[in-house]
Amino acid sequence: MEDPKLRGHFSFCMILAVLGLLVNGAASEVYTVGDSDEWNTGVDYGVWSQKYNFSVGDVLVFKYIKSQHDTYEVTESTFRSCDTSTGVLAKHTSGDDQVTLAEAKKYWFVCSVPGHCLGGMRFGIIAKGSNTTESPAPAPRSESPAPPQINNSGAQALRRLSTWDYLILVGGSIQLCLVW
Ligand SMILES: [Cu+2]
Repeated sequence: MEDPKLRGHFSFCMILAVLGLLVNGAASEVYTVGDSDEWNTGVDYGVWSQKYNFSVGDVLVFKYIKSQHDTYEVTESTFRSCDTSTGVLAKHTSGDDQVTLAEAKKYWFVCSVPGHCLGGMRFGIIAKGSNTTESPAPAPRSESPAPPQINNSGAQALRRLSTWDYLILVGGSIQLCLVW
């Protein structure tokens, strides 16, 4: 014998659980670099990088035809010079490179294929931790096109729910389910 009341109770708890998962999922974002343009020549990644506020735990996905481009995480000076003979922190060449922003710091990315970095395949971003503000380094103006500015403005209040919000929500859900 099925108790319809019990079944309703179960459904309610399932909905709460799914809601909880959605809220948790909102805490870290996955960004395709360049959005629909992906990682290619002829795209202004300075503009792209300023569209979003990046946080620790977010993932950048570099999509491109393998062997036509690559993704090098580099130092700031290598970002500026585009000389990848030094200052390379990590190399990704899969064509579907997933880079997790694991630390609260500035990240610099370039394509190492000759001419591509100077042609615009480079950008810098700041991965923000908990409420710390960093001042971005000014980009040099000598080269053309100008390297992208770091986006440092704007709040990300809406996008990011804190762990506490999540815990409170989950705790509340469990209590409701137990009491009901
Ligand atoms: Cu390239």
